[in-house]
Amino acid sequence: MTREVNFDGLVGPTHNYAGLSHGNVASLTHRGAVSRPREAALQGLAKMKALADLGLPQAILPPHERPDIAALRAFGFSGRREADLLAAAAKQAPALLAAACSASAMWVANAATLTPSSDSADGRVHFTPANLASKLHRSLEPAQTARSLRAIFHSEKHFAHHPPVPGAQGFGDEGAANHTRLAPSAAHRGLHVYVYGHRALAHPAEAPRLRFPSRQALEASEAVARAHGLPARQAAFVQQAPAAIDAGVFHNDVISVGNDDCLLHHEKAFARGPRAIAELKAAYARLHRGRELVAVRVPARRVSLADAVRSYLFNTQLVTLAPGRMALVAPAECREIKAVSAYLDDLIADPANPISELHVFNLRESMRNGGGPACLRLRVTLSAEERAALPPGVWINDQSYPRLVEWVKKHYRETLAPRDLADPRLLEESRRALDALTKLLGLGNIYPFQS
Ligand code: SUG
Repeated sequence: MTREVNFDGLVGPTHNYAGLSHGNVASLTHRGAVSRPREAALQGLAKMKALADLGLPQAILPPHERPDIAALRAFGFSGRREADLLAAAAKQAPALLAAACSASAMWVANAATLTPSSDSADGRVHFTPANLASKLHRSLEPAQTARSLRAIFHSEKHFAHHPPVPGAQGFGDEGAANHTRLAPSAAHRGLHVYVYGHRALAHPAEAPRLRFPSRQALEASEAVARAHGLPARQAAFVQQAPAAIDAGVFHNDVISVGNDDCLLHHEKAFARGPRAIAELKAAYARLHRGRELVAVRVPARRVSLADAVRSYLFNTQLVTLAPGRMALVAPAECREIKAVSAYLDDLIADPANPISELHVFNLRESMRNGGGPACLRLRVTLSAEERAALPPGVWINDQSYPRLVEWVKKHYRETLAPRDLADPRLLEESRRALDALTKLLGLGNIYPFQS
């Protein structure tokens, strides 16, 4: 049976709060705070295990090697001893060191965009790592993302890997965070909805005037759909509302979430408002012979844009538990904001939509950097044969979970303050941890330090 598999990014040992993401309200607010890497990784693992226990296929993507010594060398820091190199970076360019230490690869919704085998031209699953060109710390991710994806999805019979879209100024691609696949079920062909903030090639006079950066270019989404061989009638390109970006909606998954035939969205999510939704409904009906897309619109009078961003109501995971029965996987912040909590109670109770359960998780450490439940996972729709082609160590289950918890407890620090990033022992600890992890997951050597 074809099913959606959630691959969650495991929080890396250098998880910290460096305030690196202009336009991401939580990241800016927590700049300089002391982080708790061990707790962060355990919170993420607990969510993975809970979803596996609900009967959902759940797997894991490994963290990246940080501090990224190769990136610091590319910025001109040299020296045979890595400790000296870190000390020089801390002294001369602390902001570069912070970028090279970010554990941002945990938010794997930004790792790649993919097309399942049911929708691609050659019947394989296609992957394009996101270029993440709009933020320095995130632009360091694509090379390792590509290595990790190739190690996990290694069968050429089933999987095709593309290079990231070239990342010139304005050509940002932020991966699956701006992509939703709508279909009656995982097994059906899907309508792929790509949400973009701007056109990179538009005349400057036509560009939306923004306070915060728009991170996704239409041209990047078009390139991904083209490279994957997605038929035109299965692709829809929808512009984000500029006002949403300026309210802190730096990715579409902060303001809408779709699953199967259901699209939960804020009324202010899209530039063309109800017309955008009407067009999606029409495209969906054309593709699926008159079937209806259930578009659940959350009005601003119930949940303001600001509350949507503070609570991450739309960064929930919407998952199918059984045909026609869906659950929402939400961060604890959704219960702490009155208007959002009340809205969720009404949503669950309303028989007009398929969402009938709410599961709440404490993901506080990631949330403080603007990463909710949906940011932490990459959805990969796979047939049974494709699932069987994966290394068995990547699955979360009763055997792997306790081992991973042990691994975190052995290798991760309790706390990390900004000044700790230059500590050469942190580099050693991280590498030791990742070396042990690749063995646990059965991935072989995937990191530069292992070669
Ligand atoms: O790119 N935060 C990430 C959060 C990504 C959330 N992902 C999705 N919405 N899919 C970002 O803004 C903050 C890092 C720091 O400030 O230390 C950060 O990179």
